Amino acid sequence: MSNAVSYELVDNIGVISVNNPPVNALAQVVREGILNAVTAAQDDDCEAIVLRCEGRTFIAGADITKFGKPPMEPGLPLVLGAIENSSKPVIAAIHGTALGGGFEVSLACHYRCAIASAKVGLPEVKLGLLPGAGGTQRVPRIAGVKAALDMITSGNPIAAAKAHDMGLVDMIIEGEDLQAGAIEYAKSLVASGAPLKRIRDITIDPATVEAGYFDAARKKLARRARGQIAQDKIVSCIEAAVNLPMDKGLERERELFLELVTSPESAAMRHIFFAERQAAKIKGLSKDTPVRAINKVAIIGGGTMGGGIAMCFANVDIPVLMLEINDEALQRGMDIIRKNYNITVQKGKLDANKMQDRIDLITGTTDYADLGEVDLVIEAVFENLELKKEIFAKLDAVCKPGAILASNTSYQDIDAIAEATSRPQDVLGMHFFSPANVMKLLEVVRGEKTADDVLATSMKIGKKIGKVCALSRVCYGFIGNRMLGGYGREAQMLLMDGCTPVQVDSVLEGFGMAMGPLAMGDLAGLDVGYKARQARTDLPDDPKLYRMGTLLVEMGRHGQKTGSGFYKYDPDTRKRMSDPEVEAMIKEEAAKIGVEQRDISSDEILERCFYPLINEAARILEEGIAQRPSDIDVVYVYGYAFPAAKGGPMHYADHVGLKNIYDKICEFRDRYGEQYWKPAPLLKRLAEEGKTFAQWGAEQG
Ligand code: T1G
Repeated sequence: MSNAVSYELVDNIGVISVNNPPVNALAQVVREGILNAVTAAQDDDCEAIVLRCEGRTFIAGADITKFGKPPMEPGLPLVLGAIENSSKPVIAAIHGTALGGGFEVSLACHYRCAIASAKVGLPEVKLGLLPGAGGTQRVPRIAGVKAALDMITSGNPIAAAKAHDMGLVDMIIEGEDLQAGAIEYAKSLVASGAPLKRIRDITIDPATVEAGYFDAARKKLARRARGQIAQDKIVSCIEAAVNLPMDKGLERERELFLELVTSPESAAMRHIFFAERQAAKIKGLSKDTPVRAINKVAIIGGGTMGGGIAMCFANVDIPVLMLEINDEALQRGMDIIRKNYNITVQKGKLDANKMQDRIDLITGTTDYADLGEVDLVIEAVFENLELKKEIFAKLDAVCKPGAILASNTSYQDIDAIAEATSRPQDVLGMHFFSPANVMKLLEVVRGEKTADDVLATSMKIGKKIGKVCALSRVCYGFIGNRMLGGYGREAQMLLMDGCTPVQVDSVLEGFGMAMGPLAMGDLAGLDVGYKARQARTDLPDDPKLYRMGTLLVEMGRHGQKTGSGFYKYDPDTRKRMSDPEVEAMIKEEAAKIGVEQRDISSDEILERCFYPLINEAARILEEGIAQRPSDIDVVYVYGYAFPAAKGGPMHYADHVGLKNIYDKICEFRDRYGEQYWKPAPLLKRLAEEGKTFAQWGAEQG
């Protein structure tokens, strides 16, 4: 037996234990070990076999690091065949998260038991894949076609109790001693002469599936696929489970799995999987850096952002004190929170009692003196540097030593804010994205003097509240917003050159962005960008620059909040509609400033929107604002809805080729001017050296 898999006889039960830290992934040694143990157990005295795992979790899937590499024997189907065809009952004993190939291993077992805190799931779709070891054939046989489709196309894990209700788990083991409970369960199955329950023997009656069900499912999934291709193939697999015998269904699943595993979409989504975990690591900080305890949090400002941030902490049972300038503002803040929770309850994603528990964790105050005992303060007031410095000076006076003082600013100078206190080492940026209780990204902004344990604590608490964290140094707009400047600018320049808002946005949405730049402007409020530009002194004096954005604001068209911006919005449904009045205005304004309009290709629209963003990212890397190119991919996928199936802007740039991008930027520079199109030195160098951002990132170590 290898170290990764051990076998022992406990009374009359054979116990196979997998031990392959950190998550018992199905590496070659694990597959081989399980196969050998199951084979050996056929001939020894055991009457049943329990398959369990050491460490924090049951098998959490195939070894993702091995995808795209030559396959090694034994393959997983062979291992599952041995389990399923065992002459003695095999029982999977699940704790932690049985995911992907791990859950498929348990589905090949004759019975599954789990402790109450366990979860099971098939998250392959989040890697641009599908369950390739029988999951698409076995789950519908047990849980039904609809439940299988939901489970596999969402990829979300299911709690043990719900899995039990769905028939996916046969027994919930009380208490924490899973091994003992599983052995007792195995003994009871032997004693009752329980059959070798093989899921493959279940057939699905095609008559139970209404006509057109799968086509309707395909259409629905296609609407939110955003460049992902796995969902459609998952539907085909489940359709095969209904219409084909098991082995034919498994063949079909394997075929489609192999198509996906070699696809650029899956490669991009696997890149994001590892980039997300890499982003949590701060270069130069050992993983043993001490962290401070965060048991109570305060939020300054109960507006949209403050309310959303408060919910993030209450959702993980951390009490929150929300401070506002007066009782009216406080009540408004609490009402926003209750409204948001009600929406979640109405969607069936939270039960009303749990909602009340969370709301009860959020209390209000108008007095800074009440903040003496909190461990972390997050300031979320409107963007005014002097006001923020004033607030931090007050916090410095009332907060206990060791309290972390964070600002949710989107672009202000964290060092200037820190200097307003006597403890700059305890100050940093924690930049949430709107809506803060929904968006997964948290930009952690490291000030010049921010202490290592403050950084480590912020990354850890960020993960605890369900955020994906990425580290940024201080600059105007940090990583995400700084890169967005050129993207938004060019979207408006393209209007002057001949595009309509619909044309620009539909190209970006066709690429996979959740929302095009102009519609995004309408959502965020055109007046926000307008005010930010008014405050800037470094913008070129060019009548073409942000011309439409400025005129629309001055006409009172601030976007969705005023019912119109680049588009007009249905007052009831908020549905976006193109506005002929705006399209006419664009033509007039272009004529006024002597711009000859022309037909513009979709490629040019994509290039003029993304290449400034990629170019600015190269500067951000050169300046050390971001630690590594893959962090930037994480920022854009989790903060700006850049399609995961494209892997983020840096992965996408490497896919397009940095030489192509550099050459195009030079072409645009010659056509539109260096004030907008100045190639970043790093991009130029990598283009000339024929390198990628990924290679550069690896060289930086
Ligand atoms: N393969 C390889 N490495 C993995 C891994 C995996 N499946 N899962 C995690 N890791 C590494 C991860 O990179 C990190 O490494 C460390 O383990 C801890 O992970 C045939 C085709 C299990 C819920 O998609 O969702 O099976 O950064 O930081 O927050 O049909 O990891 O420390 O060097 O995430 O406690 C399907 C993926 C695979 C599950 C634990 N399975 N993993 O979360 O720890 S496809 C998945 C997770 C498949 C079959 C198909 C999470 C977790 P490092 P972590 P965590």
